Amino acid sequence: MIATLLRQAVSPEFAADVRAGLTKPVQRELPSKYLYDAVGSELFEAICLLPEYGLTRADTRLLQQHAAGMVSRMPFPAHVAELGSGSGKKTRILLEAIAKRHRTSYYPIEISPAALAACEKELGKMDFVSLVGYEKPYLEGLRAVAARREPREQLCVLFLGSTIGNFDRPAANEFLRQVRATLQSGDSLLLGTDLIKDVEVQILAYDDPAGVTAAFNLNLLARINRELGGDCQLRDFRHLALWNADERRIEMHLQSMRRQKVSISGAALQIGLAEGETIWTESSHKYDPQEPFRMAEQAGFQQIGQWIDVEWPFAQNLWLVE
Ligand code: AVJ
Repeated sequence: MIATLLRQAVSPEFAADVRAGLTKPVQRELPSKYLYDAVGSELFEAICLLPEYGLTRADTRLLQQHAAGMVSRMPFPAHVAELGSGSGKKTRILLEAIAKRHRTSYYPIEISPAALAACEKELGKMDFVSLVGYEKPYLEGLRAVAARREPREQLCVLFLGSTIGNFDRPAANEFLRQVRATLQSGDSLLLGTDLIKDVEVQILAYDDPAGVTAAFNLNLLARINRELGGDCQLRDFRHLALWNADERRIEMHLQSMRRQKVSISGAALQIGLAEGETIWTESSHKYDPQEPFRMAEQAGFQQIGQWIDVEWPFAQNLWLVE
């Protein structure tokens, strides 16, 4: 009964991505963007409050301490586009610093309707800031924003919270090149990158003892049950966070605790999982402080500033299109 009430219309892309990911040989996987339905977005907000997850606080602190300095180095950003705005709480700090100097248009680009609504509520009524949200994939949204500006108006792109870390390194480089291709001389990009730190600290940040991150990860199976008519038994899976030293990333997996069959009618899929087999759900790459400088250059930017938090190694990197 509850399942029927909660079931939604099947999204063909979600069904196709689940099917492709779960039938991969060697390592099954699910794209991390599907972690953020309404429940997942709220669980992520809770993760940000955990003492073990210092990332968001470091990101916020750097903006609080250095927003004025960052903004003074951006050539007059009349337009601000944000890739994955989330709730928009951190963005307020930057928008306030910009709005002190001049009017600005702010475009949050979000695939999560729940997060976009929260962001519009948080930032929709600021003085000197007009908000237009885009419920679109990042590059599509960015192209739409770039198309609306007048020829000489400058655009600043925000990519905060180390969301870039969800891409593996070659894909991140390719993505950043595509961002660059939508921009023009004088445009800027503020990129947040979580830095490599003690392995224990990193693992605890993704495997907190209260189990919030476990719930965030397991909710992906619950979402598959709700939206695609899956029959995943959440109690037969467990959350796993591990440090991949070769790739310099934390990986989240869902591990099957026994040999089991899963069927997902909305994806026309039936699979058998071995005991101990995992489904890889997310990567969070961690960076060396010098790495963003090289990434900027290969993507066609110049890094003109870097701010590193003293409590939790995390860097804000300011890139400019020369
Ligand atoms: C929002 C992608 C930056 O990778 O740290 C938090 C998501 N996953 N805990 C991250 C996340 C598990 C987060 N990002």
